[in-house]
Amino acid sequence: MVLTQFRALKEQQKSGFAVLADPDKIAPADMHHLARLCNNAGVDYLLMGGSLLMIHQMELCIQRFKAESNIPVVLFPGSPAQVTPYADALLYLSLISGRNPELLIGQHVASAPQVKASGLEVISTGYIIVDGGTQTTVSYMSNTTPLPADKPDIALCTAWAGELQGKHAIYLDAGSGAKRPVSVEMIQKVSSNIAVPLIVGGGICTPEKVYDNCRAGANIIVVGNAIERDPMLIKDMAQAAKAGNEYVLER
Ligand code: 1GP
Repeated sequence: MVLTQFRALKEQQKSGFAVLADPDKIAPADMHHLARLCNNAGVDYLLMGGSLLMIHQMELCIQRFKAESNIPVVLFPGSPAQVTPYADALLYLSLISGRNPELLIGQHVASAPQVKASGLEVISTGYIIVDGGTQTTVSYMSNTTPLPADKPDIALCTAWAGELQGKHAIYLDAGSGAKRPVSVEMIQKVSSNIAVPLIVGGGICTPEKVYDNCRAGANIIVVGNAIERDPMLIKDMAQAAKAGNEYVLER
C-alpha cells in the first residue's frame, strides 16, 4: 500500500522521490523510456496528472509505464475526470489553502461513486498551494489565492486543520513551474509539527534543492517540469534524495 510506505517515510524521517508526468505533455510512446530511466535511478513513485487533460492518453501512458516498471503509479488529478483504475493509488485532493467550496467538497461529492468504483487506494490529501512567485496554472484553474510564501505559521495552521480533519497526508505545492519553490523554512515548520507524511513540489529544478528539501523534512519530493526539460536529471535527483536520507540517518 502506498500510504503505508508514505507513513514509513515519515516515521523514519526519510524522503521518497517522485517523478510527475503530465499526460498533456508526454506521449504514450515516451513512457517506456521514462520507465527505464525511473527504474535505473531508483525513483520511488510516478505521479500522473495535469491541469487539463485527455483521459485516454493518460490511461495509455500508465499502461505503457507499467509494462516496464513496478514503480507505483499515483494519480495527482487536476479534476475528477482524471480518476482511472489503471493507477495504484489516488491523491484525493482537497484544496485546503483555498476557499473554493467546489474544490473543498463539491467535486468530491459529484465524483464519489466513480472513486468508490475505481478500487484505487485513496490517500486523502490536504492540498496547500503556496505562492511560487508567478501565477501558476493551478491557482488560475482553481480560482483561489495561494498561501503567502513567507508565512510558515499560516502553512502550519492550514496543515494542522487538514490533519485534524483526518487527511492522510499534506501536500505543499508552489505550483508547476514555480519561480520560487516552497522554502526550506516552511517545509521544516510544517514537517516538524505534523504527524502525517508531507509531500512537497513545485519549481524544484536542481538535485541540491531535492537534497535540501529532504533534510528539511519533506517525505515525498515531486519534480515535473525540470525533468520534462531534462530527463537525465532523474538520476541525480533520485541520488540527492538518497544522500539526504543518509544525512538524516547519521544525524
Ligand atoms: C506541480 O508539484 C508539482 O503541481 C510539480 O511541479 O512541475 O514545477 O516540478 P514542477
